[in-house]
Amino acid sequence: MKNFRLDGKVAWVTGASYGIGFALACAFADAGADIVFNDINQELVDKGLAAYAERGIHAHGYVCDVTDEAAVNQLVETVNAEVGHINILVNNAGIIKRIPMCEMSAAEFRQVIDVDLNAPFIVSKAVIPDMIRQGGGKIINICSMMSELGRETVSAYAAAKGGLKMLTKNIASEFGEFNIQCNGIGPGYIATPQTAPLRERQPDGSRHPFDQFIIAKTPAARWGEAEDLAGPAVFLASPASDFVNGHILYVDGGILAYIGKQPQ
Ligand code: NAP
Ligand code: GCO
Repeated sequence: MKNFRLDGKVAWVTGASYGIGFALACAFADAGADIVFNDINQELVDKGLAAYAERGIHAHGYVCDVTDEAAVNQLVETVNAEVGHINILVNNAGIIKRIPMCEMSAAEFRQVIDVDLNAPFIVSKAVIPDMIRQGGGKIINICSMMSELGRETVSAYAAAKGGLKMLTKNIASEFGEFNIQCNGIGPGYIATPQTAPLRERQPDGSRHPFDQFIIAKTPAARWGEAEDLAGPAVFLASPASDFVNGHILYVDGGILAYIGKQPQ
C-alpha cells in the first residue's frame, strides 16, 4: 500500500502561526516532514515558532506577505538554500470580511480576492517549476463551504473561495502530467480566531444565534476543530493520494449533505 508518511519531505504551510495552518503543519511534522511556515509579521512568526517548539517541532518560520510576488519568490529561494526543495505546499493564509455586499467597497472586495485567490496563484506558481524538476509535488488549497454555498455578508470571500476551487482543478489539469497533485480541503465551520466573532457568548450567557444556526445545520451537531482537518491533509500530502487530483475534500461534519433540520 502507498503510505501516509512524509519522511524527508519539506512542507510549506502559509499563514501557519496558529489556527488551521498550525494544526496541519503539526500533523505533517508528526508524519515526518520538515516544516516551513510564513506569516505576515515578525510577532506572529515568533509566536508560531514558540508554539511549534512547545510541540517539540523545529519549524522554519519566515515573514512574508503572500500577496507580494517578489517576496514570495525570494522566500522560495531562501527555503531552497536553508531547508531544501519544497515538496508540499498548503495555501492556507486567508482573510474574511463580513460586510453586506452593497456596503462593501471595491477596495475591500479586492483585498479579500488578493489574499484568498491571487496569493494561492502567486505561491503555487513560485513552487511548481521546482516541483517539476524534483519529479512531482503536492499542493493543497484551503477552500471553504463558501466554495459551494453563499450567504449574506461574505460575497468577496465566496467569490475567492469559489475561484480557489477552480484554480485547484486547473493546477491539477495543467501539471498532473508532471506528477503534481493539487487538491483542496473544504473545511466546515471550524473553531479558530477567524470564526470567534460568530461564536461569542451573548450578554445573557446564551449562545450566539449564528453558533446555534451552525450546530443545527451540521449533522455532527458541533463546530469542527482544526485537528479534524489533520488526517485529510496528511492523506492529500502523502503518497496515499498519488492518483487523487483536482478533488475538493469537504471536511464539514456533513453540512453539504444536509438540507437542514425539518420543522418540529
Ligand atoms: P486565521 O485564524 O485567521 O489564520 C489565517 C492566517 O493567515 C493568520 O495567521 C493570518 O495572519 C495569515 N494571513 C492573513 N493574510 C496574510 C498574508 N497576506 N500573508 C501571510 N499570511 C497572512 O484563519 P483560520 O480559521 O485558521 O483559516 C485558515 C484558512 O482556512 C483560511 O484560508 C480560511 O479562509 C480557511 N477556512 C477557515 C474556516 C474556519 O471555519 N475557520 C473554514 C473554512 C476555511 P493575521 O493573524 O495577521 O490575519
Ligand atoms: C462565515 C465563516 C465561513 C467559514 C468557512 C466555512 O462567515 O460564514 O467565516 O466563511 O470561515 O470558510 O467553510
